[in-house]
Amino acid sequence: MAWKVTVTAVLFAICAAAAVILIVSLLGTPPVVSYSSSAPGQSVNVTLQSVGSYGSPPHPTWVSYLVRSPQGQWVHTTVFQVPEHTRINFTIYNYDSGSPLRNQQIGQVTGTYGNVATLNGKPFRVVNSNAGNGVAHTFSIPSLGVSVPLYANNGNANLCAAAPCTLKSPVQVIRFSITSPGPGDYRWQCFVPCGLGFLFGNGGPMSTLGYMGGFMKVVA
Ligand SMILES: [Cu+2]
Repeated sequence: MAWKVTVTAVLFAICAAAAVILIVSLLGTPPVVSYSSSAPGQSVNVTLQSVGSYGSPPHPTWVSYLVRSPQGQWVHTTVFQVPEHTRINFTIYNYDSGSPLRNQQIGQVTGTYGNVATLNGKPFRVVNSNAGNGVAHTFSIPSLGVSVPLYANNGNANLCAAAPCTLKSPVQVIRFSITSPGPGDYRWQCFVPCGLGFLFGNGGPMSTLGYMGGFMKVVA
């Protein structure tokens, strides 16, 4: 009887250890890129890029966002911090290809200044994803009603396949502004099911912090 108890105890200990390791790895948070105003009330510029394949371990084939630090370094993260009640000017360099949207609703620009964004300098309020190159990703903060579709690059072009991408690769530049709310952590994510090879495209990079979703941390 004693050996049965021992085996059970050992198996239990192994399972408990595995569960702890799994939880810790799932909670592992990517670094925070912190932006601040140069003077009180000054607007803040946040710069992101989206790439079709991150290109480095542990998930070289996954789609990903990156954040550029105020010092100009591209950081593999989706967590950034901004001051409260401040105009935030976003610039997103999209290096990925795309497709028609399953849900045309997310082709709309919402929640930005004037409900408008610019694509390579031209204002737009909606992307008809059934025309042209389609939509690659969205940048959406659901709790603030903010959503902006990222027009895609031509999938047959010689696209950047390893981040950080540079302006030498085909790129679409999307710009828009929002006002940051009061302090808190605001979840943001992509709503295009772009997790290729995962169930309905919603696993992998779509459900892992640091790839297709993250947090806008707002501080006082
Ligand atoms: Cu995406």
